[in-house]
Amino acid sequence: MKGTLTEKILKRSLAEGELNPGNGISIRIDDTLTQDATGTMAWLQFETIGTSKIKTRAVSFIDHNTVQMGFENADDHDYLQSVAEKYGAILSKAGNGICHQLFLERFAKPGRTLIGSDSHTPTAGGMGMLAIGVGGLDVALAMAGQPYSLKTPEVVGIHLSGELKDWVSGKDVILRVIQEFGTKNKDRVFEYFGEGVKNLSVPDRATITNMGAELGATTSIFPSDERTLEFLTLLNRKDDYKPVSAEPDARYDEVFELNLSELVPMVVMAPKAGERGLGKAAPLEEALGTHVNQVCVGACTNSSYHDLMIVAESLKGKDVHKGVQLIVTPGSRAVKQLLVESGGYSTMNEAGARITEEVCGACIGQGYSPRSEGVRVSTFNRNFCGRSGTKDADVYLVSPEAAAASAVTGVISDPREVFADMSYQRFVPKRYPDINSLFMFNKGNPDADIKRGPNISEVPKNESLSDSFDAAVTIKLEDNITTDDICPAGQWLKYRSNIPAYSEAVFSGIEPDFHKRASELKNKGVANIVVAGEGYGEGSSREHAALCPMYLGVKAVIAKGYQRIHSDNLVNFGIVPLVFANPDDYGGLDAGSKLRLTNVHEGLANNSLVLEDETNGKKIPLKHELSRRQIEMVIAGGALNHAKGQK
Ligand code: MIC
Ligand code: SF4
Repeated sequence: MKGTLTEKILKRSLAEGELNPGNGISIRIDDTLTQDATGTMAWLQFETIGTSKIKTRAVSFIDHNTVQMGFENADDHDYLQSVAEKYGAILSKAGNGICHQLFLERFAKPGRTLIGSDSHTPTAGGMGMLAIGVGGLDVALAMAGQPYSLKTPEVVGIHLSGELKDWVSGKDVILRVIQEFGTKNKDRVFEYFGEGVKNLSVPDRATITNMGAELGATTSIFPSDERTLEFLTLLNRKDDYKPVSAEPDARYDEVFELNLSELVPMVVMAPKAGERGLGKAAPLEEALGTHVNQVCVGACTNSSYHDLMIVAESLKGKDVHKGVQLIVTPGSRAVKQLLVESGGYSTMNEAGARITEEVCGACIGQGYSPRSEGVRVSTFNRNFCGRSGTKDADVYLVSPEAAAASAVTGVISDPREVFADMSYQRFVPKRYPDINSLFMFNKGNPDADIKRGPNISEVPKNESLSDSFDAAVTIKLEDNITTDDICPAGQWLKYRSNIPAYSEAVFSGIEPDFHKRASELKNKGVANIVVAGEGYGEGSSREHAALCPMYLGVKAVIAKGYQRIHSDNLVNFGIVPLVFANPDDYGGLDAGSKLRLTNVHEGLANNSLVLEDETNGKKIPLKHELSRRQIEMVIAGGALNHAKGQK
């Protein structure tokens, strides 16, 4: 990683440890981001830590839970507003925009470090920030002044050359990278460099780093350059510019050559029935002709001015196909305002688009679910089974250009063919309007009252981990289980600050009775164990996927492998993420098996545990990938207990 931009920022921020791939380090954090669906819990945890002053520049966004069916969302909004006022966080109120788009427009600065309680926090990597998605508790601890701990990543260099052809855009770049590298890139950073970088706009770069989350990487990053300066100038933030880049002789752990001129439109295919995780990335060609019922343009991946203007321009003089609902979501109020000023808003309106408020919305199953057995084509970043709110719908992910083509024809279409007689433009606004009405730039007020409506429950506490315990396999799962599978969002999302209520949702899409069985075992003093395949915990940063199982008495997960954020979240809440020493043992461990774990503390310290399967007398060797600090944390029953113990 020597000489890479990643190394330079890590070096500048290093608080502890040595920069060798795989080594545990901790870094100082400049900025923190929270959003309401994870932030309410993060702020409750910040209060529990008991620090009176925030030590980072903290921005708290309200963008996920905005449907307000019942009092719950509004209770959370009020809580977040009052807590921001008291402790001096910047608050972005509901309806202001999607956190990552807004952060990019208003707060991102090259060379700084950011952690955010949302997996798509790396969006700010498009501006040269080292921006990492983490669980809410990690953000709470950083706001209280603790450095953030991580494994030193390997740095994969994506060497860009050439220039994108018309109707091909940033989304196609990241889908090509995902096609190449897959979704299991734990403890790797994807760093873009080379002469092709200057041919990508900052919003295109942000689309690429945003969806780097789907690579399972620690983060993705671009250098900053004249294009960054141009973008910041349009935003009236020229002074925030700073050139940052890798050294010319930087050493990457692996290099992938990507010639932008050769890139074609791409797609993420809908996962096949029963498949978990992200679908397969492939050239769009493979999906052409598939009938479409719904097209969604927006989400933090693709809701910039260009993304929506290219849709508007493509719809000029045309109607949305009669079999299709077109849902369009601007990323921010500034983008909406620009659409209004440029006439793009009216064009889309006349063509039949349903233009929504600037929130996460359809991306996280907050309305606009497709019909049963329907097909959605979206510019979003995830197409996990059931995430749209319709379990048997097929969801494809594409660029805004391909989405527009499909909205017009009613089948998945190649924009280069549908719009062959149109000239293609990359839209850049003349300036971004400075809309401040929904921001609160709080200075902090110790006398401010914190508002806690009935939807706000307490942060559940965990006990320390016993050295020996009886356990049972409560559920056995396959590969690529997502955090949406563990703790669904959609209709459950409003319970993010109410753990007892939200716990009923755990694995409900797979085994609706899970929470009952787990609670029964917990009450009998038997620890619940989850068994899973590869890539456990893909997707969202939601720590609820650890916190709710902890509440239901899950003490350990035994998997073939984990995704980074989720495995850290398990540790943060005192659940031990164990791995099979011999992956074949996965086959022999069934749901219902009665187990016993002994000498757990010593086994963790020596990285060698033995699970006794009392059902058949087998002994199963287990390992872990935890640092010494993480071992202390799980034994203490989680990060909060551990932090208290250190005081
Ligand atoms: C998502 O895209 O899944 C979310 C909703 O933004 C999550 C955060 C959450 O679950 O609240 C994420 O990506 O981290
Ligand atoms: Fe919101 Fe979707 Fe982006 Fe998550 S991926 S932050 S739900 S827009």
